[in-house]
Amino acid sequence: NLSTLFKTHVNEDHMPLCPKKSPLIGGPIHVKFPSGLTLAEVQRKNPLVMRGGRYRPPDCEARHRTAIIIPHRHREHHLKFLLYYLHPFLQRQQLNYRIYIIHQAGTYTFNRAKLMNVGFREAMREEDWDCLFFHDVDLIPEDDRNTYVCDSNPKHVAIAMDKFGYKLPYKMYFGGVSALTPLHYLKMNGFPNNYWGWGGEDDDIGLRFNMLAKTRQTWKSDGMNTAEYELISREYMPLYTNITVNIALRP
Ligand code: NGS
Repeated sequence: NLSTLFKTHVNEDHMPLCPKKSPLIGGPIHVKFPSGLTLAEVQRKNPLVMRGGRYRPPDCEARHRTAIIIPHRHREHHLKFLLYYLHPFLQRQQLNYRIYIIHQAGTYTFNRAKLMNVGFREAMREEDWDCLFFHDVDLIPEDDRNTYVCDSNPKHVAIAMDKFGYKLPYKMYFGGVSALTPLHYLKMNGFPNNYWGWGGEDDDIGLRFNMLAKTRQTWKSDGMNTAEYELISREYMPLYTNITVNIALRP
């Protein structure tokens, strides 16, 4: 029973529901990287974003509640540009959203998938999200007609990236950005914790949806059920919630 695990959402303000298709959608943009951009400038351009990188449409009740989970360490430059584009993008889509940065403390090898497990738990602890976007820090969405909402099936979102000529690099590619409901996530036991360093974890996640997973049983014993970490801090920054964790625990 999910409602005993997670908070349940109530519409307290009794605002009308937002339209099914947001009137603010603008279509493709041309991504540029303005020099000298600061987080203060991003903040100034997004006056309706609340502390912790939280937003709700001011005049209607959002139809979707999406948490953006971004694994992070030492990529401040990427993060700044992502926030610059992502906040206005999500607001044009009239979503109820929050941006979570999951920051790996220490110098031990980076572990993207385990940080996403942390992000899931810490985000769901806070609010009743109906969709989680697991998002690389160095990818910027170019077209707001691609709404950051979940579908009935797990969704691979980063299917057309400039560096791959706007094509999939290979058929089973599941990296970059993906969208899962809490139920999808629980069903697949989250993500693997044992991929330290670059590569492979997204392929493992992809296989969790596939028949092949039946022959590879590791997903049952390596996932959200075994993700151990030590929460170091939770900071409500102006443009995001910063969750710092130690995931490289000694046995
Ligand atoms: C595969 C990796 C994936 C990675 C993809 C694209 O080879 O994790 O390349 O990489 N799989 C393994 O290492 C088993 S990229 O071109 O974005 O650097 O996502």
